[in-house]
Amino acid sequence: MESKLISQEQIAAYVNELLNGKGYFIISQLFSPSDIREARSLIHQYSNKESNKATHFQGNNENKINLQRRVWNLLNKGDVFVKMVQHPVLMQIGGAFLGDEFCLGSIAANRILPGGPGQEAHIDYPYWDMYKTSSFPPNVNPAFPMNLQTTILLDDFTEENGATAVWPHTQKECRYPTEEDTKKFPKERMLGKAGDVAVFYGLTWHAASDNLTTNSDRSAILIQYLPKFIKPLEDQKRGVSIEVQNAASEQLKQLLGFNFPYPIILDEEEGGNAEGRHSEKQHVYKLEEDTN
Ligand SMILES: O=C(O)CCC(=O)C(=O)O
Ligand SMILES: [Fe+2]
Repeated sequence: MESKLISQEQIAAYVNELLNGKGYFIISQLFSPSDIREARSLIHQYSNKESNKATHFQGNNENKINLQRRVWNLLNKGDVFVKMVQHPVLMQIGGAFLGDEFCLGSIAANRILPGGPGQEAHIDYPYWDMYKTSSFPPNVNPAFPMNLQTTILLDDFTEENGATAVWPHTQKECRYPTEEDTKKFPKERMLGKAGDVAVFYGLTWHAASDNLTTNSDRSAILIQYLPKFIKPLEDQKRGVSIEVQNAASEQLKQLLGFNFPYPIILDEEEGGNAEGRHSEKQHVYKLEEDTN
């Protein structure tokens, strides 16, 4: 893997771009052609046989929904995804943006076949139902990030083939966009080559575009990272196989939430001081095997 770390100055500049700049940037060629080939081939295999999976932001596209396909829970579906989700550069950015015990909310793929539909403009989990404003606490604001998205391009993203559309700077609005909003703000597309990675703050309004081509099949791996205390979108502890959990690196264990064992049943824990500056022990997550 191309695992060269990036400088602290560069990370600070990236974090600033997410919070105060456009809300996204693109890192070119983070993944090698062989990783991309392998990932793309797996996504095609799974999405050819598993159509009709849950999807989002497609309320207007009932008749074309089979031209937009999701593959979920990728850590069970190939070692290449286990490698991608813990790329050292993504770990550096994630740690700086979300706190260094951040976790994985989801790793999935989105494939839009030729003629397939784009999405409504939206923001991502845990903000993704923010149209219900009263379900969020007062003063929710963008200065305290609770999401980091990365889109690994498995195909070149062009103006025509369904590249993710983005409304720069809208992360500062901290709200779900209306259809009227998206007309008022200028839009760009996250364009790039296969192997590039778009990194964005999920509060930035965005949407997969319609794939207007007749022959360009567009896929991407979508990774959602969250601060340690946000409930992940995909249930990592139940969904990721026990084999992958047992083989996990320290980094992957952190991403799967093993370092943050809550909720737990405190009534069943050993007595004693288990949290606080001078606690002698900590609550730990127990792997399924250990609990049997
Ligand atoms: O596939 C894309 O281009 C974007 C997908 C997306 O934003 C989402 O599913 O939340
Ligand atoms: Fe999204």
